[in-house]
Amino acid sequence: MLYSVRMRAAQGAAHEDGGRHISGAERLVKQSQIGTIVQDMLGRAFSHTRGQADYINISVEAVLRESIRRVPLPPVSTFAARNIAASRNAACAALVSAGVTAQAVENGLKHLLELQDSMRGAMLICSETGKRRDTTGMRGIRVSRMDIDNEGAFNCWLEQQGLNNVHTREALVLAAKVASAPGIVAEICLSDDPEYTTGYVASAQGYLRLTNLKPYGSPRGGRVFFVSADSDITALKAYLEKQPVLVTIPARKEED
Ligand code: WAQ
Ligand code: MG
Repeated sequence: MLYSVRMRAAQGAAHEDGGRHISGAERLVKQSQIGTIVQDMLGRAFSHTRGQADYINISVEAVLRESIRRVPLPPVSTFAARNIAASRNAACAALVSAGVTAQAVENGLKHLLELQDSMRGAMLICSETGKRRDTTGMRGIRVSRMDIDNEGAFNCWLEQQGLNNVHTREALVLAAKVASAPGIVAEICLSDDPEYTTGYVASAQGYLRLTNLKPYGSPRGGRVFFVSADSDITALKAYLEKQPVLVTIPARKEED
């Protein structure tokens, strides 16, 4: 048996009562790891750079091993952009090459950049028209019940590429699950942590990190999942929220 451990922290009030989103985390772990992970999540919620959390919800739920799906990590690359304009141009180009129309890219980015504060989850946007397809408003759809299959190997793999930071680690796992979902074309993400300016565009083909995707100090972040025009939104939402997924790292190349 594995356990889905989820945390969400808000300021002023609970999320459902209009509180401001501070942070969240999703893990899928063995029972013996739950204590450490809950402790770690509490520490994160209480020391987040977005502000002081007043309301923290942590839930633990059993997940049958038979229900778990394994999906691969997409290949990772980084574009070191000189400035925000160059970074956003590269993001738009990557989305278009993943199959999102120019109009949908423009509309999707508009939705993202017009947010007054972060959402807790992601928006679903049609990859042809750019129209919003989910009905979750400012809450968004929260991807859950996922983790890395082999944490030790993952950390080594990240270390070798100079990528072992908590943002990349968590974002890669989320992006791998999202890319495996039915009807997903591509994703764009901006961190809501004021000091973390690197974002990414991901699809099943790859995960492109983009430095300088937002201004330093901005607490406004978010995610847009671009979906195919004919995608079944109910099935997609169920997969993103409920399907347990363990992400596998690429097989190791033989060392010389
Ligand atoms: N499901 C759906 N949306 C989410 C989830 C989730 N589990 N977690 C976060 N979001 C949305 C939500 O709107 C947040 O405001 C937004 O994404 C940003 O979340 O490789 O730190 O956790 O160096 O702040 C990118 C890493 C880091 C790039 C992204 O996202 C790299 C990051 P954050
Ligand atoms: Mg954040």
